[in-house]
Amino acid sequence: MTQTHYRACHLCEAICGLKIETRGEEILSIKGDPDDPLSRGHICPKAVALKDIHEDPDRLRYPVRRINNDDGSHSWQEISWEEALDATAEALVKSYKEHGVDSIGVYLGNPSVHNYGMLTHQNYLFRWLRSRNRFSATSVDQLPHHLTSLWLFGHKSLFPIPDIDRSDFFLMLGANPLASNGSIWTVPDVKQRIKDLKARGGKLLVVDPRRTETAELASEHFSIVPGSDALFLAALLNTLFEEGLTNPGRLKEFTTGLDEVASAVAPFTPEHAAEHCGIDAPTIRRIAREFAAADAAICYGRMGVSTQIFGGLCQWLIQIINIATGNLDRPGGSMFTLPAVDQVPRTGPGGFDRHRSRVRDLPEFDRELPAAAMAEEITTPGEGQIRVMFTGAGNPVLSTPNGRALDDALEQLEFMVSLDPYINETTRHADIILPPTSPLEHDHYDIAFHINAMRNTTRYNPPVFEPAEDKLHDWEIFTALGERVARALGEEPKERVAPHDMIDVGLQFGPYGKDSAFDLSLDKLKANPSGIDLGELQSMLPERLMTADRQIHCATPEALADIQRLADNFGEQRAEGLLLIGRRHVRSNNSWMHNYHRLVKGKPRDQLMVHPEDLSAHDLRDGDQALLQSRSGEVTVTLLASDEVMPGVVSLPHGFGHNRKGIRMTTASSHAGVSCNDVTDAAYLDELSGNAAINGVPVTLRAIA
Ligand SMILES: Nc1nc2c(c(=O)[nH]1)N[C@H]1C(S)=C(S)[C@@H](COP(=O)(O)OP(=O)(O)OC[C@H]3O[C@@H](n4cnc5c(=O)[nH]c(N)nc54)[C@H](O)[C@@H]3O)O[C@H]1N2
Ligand SMILES: Nc1nc2c(c(=O)[nH]1)N[C@H]1C(S)=C(S)[C@@H](COP(=O)(O)OP(=O)(O)OC[C@H]3O[C@@H](n4cnc5c(=O)[nH]c(N)nc54)[C@H](O)[C@@H]3O)O[C@H]1N2
Ligand code: SF4
Ligand SMILES: [Mo]
Repeated sequence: MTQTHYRACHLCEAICGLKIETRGEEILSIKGDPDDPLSRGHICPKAVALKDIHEDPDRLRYPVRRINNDDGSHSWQEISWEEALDATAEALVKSYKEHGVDSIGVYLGNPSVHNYGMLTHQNYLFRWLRSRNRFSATSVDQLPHHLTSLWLFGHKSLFPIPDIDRSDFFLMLGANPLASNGSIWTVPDVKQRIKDLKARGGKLLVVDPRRTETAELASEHFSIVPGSDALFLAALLNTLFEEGLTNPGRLKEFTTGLDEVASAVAPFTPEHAAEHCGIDAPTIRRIAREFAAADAAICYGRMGVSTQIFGGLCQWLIQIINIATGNLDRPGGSMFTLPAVDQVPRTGPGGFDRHRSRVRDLPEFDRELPAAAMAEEITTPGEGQIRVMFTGAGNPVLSTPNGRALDDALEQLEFMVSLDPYINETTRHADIILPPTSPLEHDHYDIAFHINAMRNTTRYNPPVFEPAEDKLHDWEIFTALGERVARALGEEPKERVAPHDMIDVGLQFGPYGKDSAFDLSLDKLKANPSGIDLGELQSMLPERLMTADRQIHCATPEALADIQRLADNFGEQRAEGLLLIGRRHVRSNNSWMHNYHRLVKGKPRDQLMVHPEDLSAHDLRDGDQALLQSRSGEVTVTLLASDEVMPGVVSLPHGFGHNRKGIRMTTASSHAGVSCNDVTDAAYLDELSGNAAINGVPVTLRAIA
């Protein structure tokens, strides 16, 4: 009998609604759910890969233990859950007791935010292991957004979200939503929404060193020298102040400090910016004027402006521009969401620089240290050295800067455990791998991405397949480990509550719960499997602010101090050489979606994109193999001539490099490519936030003799 299941796709931030047809254990089709009020039927090619993930023979079904062979190789032995969980808890507790809690390092990767049980239940384990050596993908990604939100709005998760459907002017920097489907901006079907914006007479301006798919669709594209955006943004702001174009409107009643910001950006003229960023001064002035003149304008920046040497300053300047022009909290500007399960009032606001990393003295954010510090914290002896590592839903060997150093470091650990369905570049170093159920075997409620969504909606879906009895969900693994660790420490384990019960409480006591006309509860969502529309974003300030006095204080001391670094950094002309940036493709997702034939087939996507002028300057040709080198490493790349990238810029996607010994991902290994992060540099950071600067890395290119 054919069955229809409804389900939100968890693979990226767009959280598209899906309609999945099954017969018995077989998945017959995966289509967009036209009744989802947010995604309206949209899907991308990755949705269908949910079937491939579920059926992948390489996906681990049972825990495995690594056996080291005499010849230096290793093999994997399937073991029982009992044995795997006991051995893991024992190793964690042993390290804790013998070397202190900081001897346990933790890294959690991106899918841990897309899988709600990992969010609700990680503290079943980590509450007992409060190590300072915690890391996550945040510090190779959106850390500057969190810091900006903490500083300006009082909570790390209060993100201003582009209200594209009601806007008429959109200035976008360092984002490529046509490939990424949007980030810190849940915006399914972004392509149509951009077309609609243009059809209304609105404009999209894209600032990016590469003429991306999004730039192609935009009204105008401006190539910018990687890493110079803060100068461009400061010059925009300078123009707004100089020409009297600022107008915070109703924000004025609860905003302070814009005068201090105006003085701080006074030296940053468009002429100064133009010298370094490649966009001329009249254009910068024109953009500022058009932005100020629009009825509703958005300034938004993502990966390209977060993961670069001025990531923190870029994100802060972007929000200052939105505030100074009155476009924050305005329909058609950048607005705050009100999710059905609202974490903002319930979770801590986050904090910054309350302690620092042991070796390099880098600041903590939200009790996490920069991922770029992980390798040195493992290899540098002394008190607080990491001896045992827990990784969950992460592949930092391919995804964090100077991954080769980490690759070597992980091999030196006394013990490592990975919560992951695959034996990949990172987990191959583990002693034990704990594989969770497949995504279709667990229920789903998106806790994280409704907070970033351009419309308030809510949806819960039960599992498509019931898992076999001897399988554990991620949250059950966290819970089972937590119970063992607690007992070994003589503590009382936390009572088990399933994630969906937490969601039920969150819904009932949330903003659309018992006390509202929506009367949301888990039962109500079960009865509406395509989700429930909660309406367009509303103006919510100052009430939504979480600052102590419910005011926005724009004169952030840390950011104002960093403006001096900006001035110092761009004092002289930049050294000659090439700058490396990344690239995303709609059929890929970070490092872990290359094992599915239907996503990797077709033209190769792992080449280094080089401008034809730079190719001839280096006496190289399209299709050649060449050596790409940086201060920290080198890889052999295949060259792709393209005028998409501006001269002086080369682009290589991350997440490849699947040719290492001992990994078990058959299809990925036959499309191995090289890892961009073998070339990126763990020492190249945004000094303000500690975020990795994986874009704008100085590199050289050489023919292979
Ligand atoms: N298909 C697909 N979708 C994904 C992912 C994926 O890997 N594949 N990953 C997901 C994740 S984890 C994230 S965080 C999001 C990211 O989502 P986005 O940020 O929208 O995606 P990116 O492609 O990283 O876009 C970054 C852009 O910045 C540009 N850039 C690089 N350096 C600079 C610079 O110095 N200045 C400026 N102005 N631009 C620069 C790059 O050319 C690129 O176009 O995508 C998510 N969605
Ligand atoms: N050079 C460069 N580096 C980058 C980026 C870039 O643009 N350029 N982008 C950065 C960004 S934005 C991000 S978010 C990071 C991503 O960095 P990571 O999060 O460390 O890496 P991923 O590739 O997402 O690895 C995901 C891992 O989770 C596992 N996994 C998948 N689903 C599940 C699940 O449901 N449960 C469990 N337990 N495991 C699961 C996969 O098998 C895989 O091992 O990479 C960053 N690194
Ligand atoms: S856009 Fe993202 S959420 Fe939507 S189907 Fe594709 S991968 Fe899934
Ligand atoms: Mo990310």
